[in-house]
This record gives sequence, C-alpha cells and structure tokens, in this order.
Amino acid sequence: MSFKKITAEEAACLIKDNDVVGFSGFTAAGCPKAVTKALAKRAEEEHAKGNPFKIGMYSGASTGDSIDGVLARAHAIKFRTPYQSNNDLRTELNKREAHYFDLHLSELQQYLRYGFLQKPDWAILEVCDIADDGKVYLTSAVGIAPTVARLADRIIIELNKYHPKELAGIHDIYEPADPPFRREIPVYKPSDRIGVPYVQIDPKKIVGIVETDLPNEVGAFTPLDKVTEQIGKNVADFLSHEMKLGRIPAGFLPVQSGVGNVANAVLGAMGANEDIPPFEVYTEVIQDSVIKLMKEGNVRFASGCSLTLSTPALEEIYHNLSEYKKKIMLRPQEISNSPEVARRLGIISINTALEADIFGNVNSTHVLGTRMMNGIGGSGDFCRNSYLSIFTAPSTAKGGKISAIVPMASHIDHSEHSVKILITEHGIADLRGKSPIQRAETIINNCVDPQYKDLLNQYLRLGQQGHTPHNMAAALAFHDTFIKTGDMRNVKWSDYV
Ligand code: 0RQ
Repeated sequence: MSFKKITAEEAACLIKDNDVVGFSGFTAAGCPKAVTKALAKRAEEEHAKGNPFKIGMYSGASTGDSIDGVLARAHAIKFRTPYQSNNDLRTELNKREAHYFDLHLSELQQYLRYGFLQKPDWAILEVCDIADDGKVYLTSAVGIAPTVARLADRIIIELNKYHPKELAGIHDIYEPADPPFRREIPVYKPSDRIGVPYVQIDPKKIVGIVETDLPNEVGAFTPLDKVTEQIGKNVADFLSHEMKLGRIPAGFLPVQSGVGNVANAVLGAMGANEDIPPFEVYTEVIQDSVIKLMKEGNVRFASGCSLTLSTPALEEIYHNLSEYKKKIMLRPQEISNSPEVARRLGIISINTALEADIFGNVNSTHVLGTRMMNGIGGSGDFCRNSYLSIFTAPSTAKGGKISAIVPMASHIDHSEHSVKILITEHGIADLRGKSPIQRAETIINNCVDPQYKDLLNQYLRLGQQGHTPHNMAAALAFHDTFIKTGDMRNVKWSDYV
C-alpha cells in the first residue's frame, strides 16, 4: 500500500477549527470511530486553553457514539445535518449549542453537489480495503461517502480490519448527474446493480491511513412488548387484507421499514403471516429482522444503505459472506431513498410517528412541538412517494400521560396528503379517499386509546365551521395541559373555549 500510515491523533491534528467534515456510514454502521475520538479530545484541549474549536458535520444519518456522542460532549459541533439519535447531541441541539438542520436523507448528496451547503474540507471514510489507485471498499454502510469523497479537499481513511475485505462487491456505488443532465436512476427492481463496487478517490487527496479494528456501535433491541407486537400484527393483517382485495399484486411489493422496535415487530409479524408471500426489501436500514426473515426464506433480497445489525447478526453475515452477497446490496442514500425509485418500484413504506393528529398529519420529530427528537430521516423520502404509506405508533406514551393522537399535531413532517394508513395497537385507520371529518372519525374510533376517545370526540364537537373542523383556541390544548400538569388527560375544554 503506497499511502502513509498515521495515528488517529495525527489525523485529528490536521483538522482545524471551523472545518467541515463529511463522514461515511449510515446509523452506527460504517462510521469512522478513531479519528473523531481523538478530535473530541483535541477540541477539549483547545477549549481548556480558551481557544474556539468546532467543526461542521455531514453524515449519512445518525452515527455511533464515537462521532456524535464524543463530539457533542466536547461541545465541538458547529452545525450538523441530516439526522441524529444520540442523547448528548440531542441535548446540545435543543440548547441550540449546535445548529441542526433536519433534512430528507435522499437530498443531502445533491444539496452538496448543487452547492446549497458549505463544501466539505474533509472526508473521513471507514473502509475494509484500499487499492493504490484510490479505489476504496466501504464497510457496512454507504451513506454519503461517494459524494463527500469527491467534494472534499482532503481525505482520511480509517482502514478497519474488523470488517473483512471480502465485503467488496456488496456495495453498488452510483451518483446521478445533476440537472439538466440527470437521467432516470435505472433501478427497476431492488436487486438491480447500476454502479461499481468501490468509491473512486483521487489518491492525491488521501492524507493518511489510520488502521483500526473496531466493531460497529449498533445497540441491541429491547424485547418486543405487547404493544409493539400488536402493532406489528395489525400491519401484517392490513397488508394481507389488501392482498386479498387485489390491491397489492400477488407477488407483493418491495417493503421499506424504519428503525427501532416497532419496525422490527412489523417485519417479524409480516414474516409470520402466512398470507404474505416472500418479499423483497428496498429500504435504508437493514435491521436484524430482515436477516432473520431472509434466513427463514421470507425475504428474497434486501437493498439498503446500511447493515444496522447487532454484533451477532453482522458476524453471521460475515461468516457466510459469499451467500449473503447474493441477497444484499448496499447503496448510497440518494439511491436507497430515491423518491423516483420509491414511486417506480411501488414501495410499501412503514415508518413510526411520534404523534399524529385526528386529521392524519404526522409529527415524526418534535416532542411537544419544540424539542427535537431525532430528525425526519428517510421517512419523508418514502412516505410521500410510496405505493402505500403506513405510519405506526403506540397510542400513548409516558404511561398514558401523552396521547399519540392529538387534535392538532404540534409539528408536521408528513401531511394529510401523504399519510395513507395510521396503525396503533388498537387498530387500523385507512385514510384513503376520506374527507377530514371522515378521517377524524376513523382515527378516533380505530386507533385512539380508550382513555382519550371521549376527549377527542368532544374536541371535534368544539370545531368551528369549515372543511377541517378545528377549534383554534383549543387545538393545542392537549399539549398545553401536559406542559402545565404533566398529563394530557387533565385537559378541560372549558379552559380553552
Ligand atoms: O421516550 O424512551 O424516554 O420513554 O419518544 O419512542 O415508542 O420508543 O419509539 O424508538 O421507535 O422512536 C418517531 C422517534 C420513534 C423514531 C421515533 C417518546 C417515548 C420514548 C421513543 P422514552 P418509542 P421509537 C428510518 C425512518 C423519524 C425518522 C424516521 C424516529 C421516545 O421512529 O426518529 O422515521 N422517526 N426514519 O416515550 C412525547 C409523544 C411521544 C413521545 C413517543 N407523542 N410525545 N414523547 N415519545 N411518543 C430511520 C432513518 O431514517 C435512519
């Protein structure tokens, strides 16, 4: 190998205050882990001397603690996009110590190419192999790596021996041309290969190779509880019913599902439902449940942006890599989340809402309208463009003190125009072809927790005249009551109207 080997500390010393860095990876998979830890230490040392030290950060989605966690705790983040899920970073963003802009994941690469965002000075990429001509083979995710590698002035490589070199071939790297020269993205089925298996870097930009042997930092899933299990079953029942009605083709359609326990429960229930045939996955995050279904023969192929797997699941793949490489493909996020491809393939998308309102608007991001949770992630890329857009949520949070179904969502990420089906543990609200009042009645009857049904029916009767019968004085009374009393069930409409 003709590139210079350097330590993580030496690499971190090259990055200056105010520099902008783009990272490989998507979720905690495929992210660099060594240089950022050294960088956080450096930031703390600079701060102790009274010097400023903050960087701008582009990632694929969330990252591991070794990026977002360490840098947030070191107060070393100037701005951050497009998605995060780290508790310390969340605190930093909500104190407005770091500027966060929440972006559709499919948009980041083109935003960078179009020059809408500051050009990255640096790219830090985790790879499993590198050739002398600058071809690098990524590890367990792609994210925005091809674009930041091309746009950044200088590149640091983390060559991570934990990931086998034989991963080469699982990636399909493709960057579309920019308008007015863009053509269709030629993915006509999830398994279509359209690019090359490596990211080509100009070797002159590589300042050094940091060798590591660090596992991914993907957390384990909490076991399914009754609520998530029932939500999963309701989704599977809904889909098998749609098949029986002939509204989903007999061979089924590719599935996208979000991250977390509900997504795992949904996929598990789909695998267990005998009416649902083996299907393909066209998604961003390939979770443990996808691999389990693949082993059971229920998932035929999975195209995604990352292998966001627990250590045992990832090791199982690495031990049988030649077989899994026939059934798994990892793509850049502008392809895995492409609205064009989602619309063409007819994806069934299943994502989780933080709250929804009785008219079908969904808030995926802001707790009580103000506090950023994670970000919109890929939910908007899929929701707006899918064949069937399903949102799931437990009907209540915080032991019943919060209803996930409210009169008016306190923040809207997905509007009533895109949300087609809402599912809680209590049931299914099919919103297709319904007027606002019909949607409200369906959601209240089918999805709301019994403790909140009367309150929401009462709200509907407070509604002023009009197509969407809101009462503006009381629309956010659930939230206001929670802020004042700690429990939405204490709402008194007479206090508001
Ligand atoms: O907080 O753990 O402190 O009790 O929110 O809620 O039920 O554990 O759900 O982990 O699946 O996350 C929407 C955040 C759900 C996630 C969201 C509280 C609740 C708990 C988490 P505690 P759960 P999940 C693929 C697609 C947007 C991006 C997306 C998300 C915590 O799914 O970030 O879909 N989605 N991307 O108690 C106040 C409410 C609440 C509430 C729940 N109404 N008000 N707090 N909570 N509902 C991913 C990518 O794109 C990479």
